[in-house]
Amino acid sequence: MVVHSQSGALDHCSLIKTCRPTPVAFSGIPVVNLRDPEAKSLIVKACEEYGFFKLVNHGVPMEFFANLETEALRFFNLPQSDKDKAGPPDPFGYGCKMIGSNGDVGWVEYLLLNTNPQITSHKTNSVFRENPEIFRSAVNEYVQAVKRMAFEVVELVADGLEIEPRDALSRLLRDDKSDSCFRLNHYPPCPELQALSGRNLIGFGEHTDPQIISVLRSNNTSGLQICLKDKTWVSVPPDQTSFFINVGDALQVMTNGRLRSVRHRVLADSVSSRLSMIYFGGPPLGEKIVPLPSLMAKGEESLYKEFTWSEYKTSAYKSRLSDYRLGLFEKK
Ligand code: AKG
Repeated sequence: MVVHSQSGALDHCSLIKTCRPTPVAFSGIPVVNLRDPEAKSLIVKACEEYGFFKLVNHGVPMEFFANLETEALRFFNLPQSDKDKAGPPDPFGYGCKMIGSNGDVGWVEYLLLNTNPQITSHKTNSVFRENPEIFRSAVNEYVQAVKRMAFEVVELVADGLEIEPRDALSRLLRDDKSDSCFRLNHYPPCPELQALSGRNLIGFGEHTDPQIISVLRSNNTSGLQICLKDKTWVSVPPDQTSFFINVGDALQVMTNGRLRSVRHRVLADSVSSRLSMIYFGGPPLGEKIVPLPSLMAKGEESLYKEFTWSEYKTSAYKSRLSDYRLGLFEKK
């Protein structure tokens, strides 16, 4: 179903999709303690079954969460005309409701930033210029800490799958040319939701993340849902002190389909705003995305055609959010 909005806050939206409500919060999300000696096998099990898990005892200081949340809200609470100076996204910068350039819309505003200091974007710089220096440092301290934790997580994936060398995945994220990015999403409350007769407004439409791994942290407002293997959608109970880790398409390919990228989406809330911050860890643009040799059994064939990260990204940018993007790269 699609809402053609007539009034109020929905005025700014031409077409936002809705979906049937998912009644219960799912209690089966795997939880991994990063310091658990069994973490490597628990992570692999979660990534095989769900492509998703909650990470606790991660060691990233709570004050980094709080600082960035304060600064992000300061930005999102600016007058629209000020925020628009940091947009439209190219893909970096500020965007509102339009996600990508292929017609996807959602009840969301966002800032997409490059995490690689060597690649600067005019739009990204303008975000920081319009705002105090404190915003830049809150982003930097958070991203640096999350990156270090993400390196550790993918090394545990490598350990759990007995991938050699152990840094076969983490070296791609550590690389100076790693094509990683960082996103701040703000989903304002949408009081008009009541008028939708029990349906939920889509904040961020269903998709898988194209990169290797994504590390998501949000405030305590629910809305995130993941799609299980049996195609049912379940709501992820929010936890503002923990991270949620998503397997991306590139990791699915590099493990020849053993780990699966998770389809997820976000629903808008009628009362509370949701703020999320996501680090997307991607490889350098020229990197060939192929199954890791040490993972392949004797005689096992790749399920995918060979492609570079740049080719995959170009293809993903041309697609709609909900498209099954890996389909074009599967061997039939
Ligand atoms: C994305 O930005 O790719 C998301 O999936 C958003 C998730 C969220 O905002 O919680």
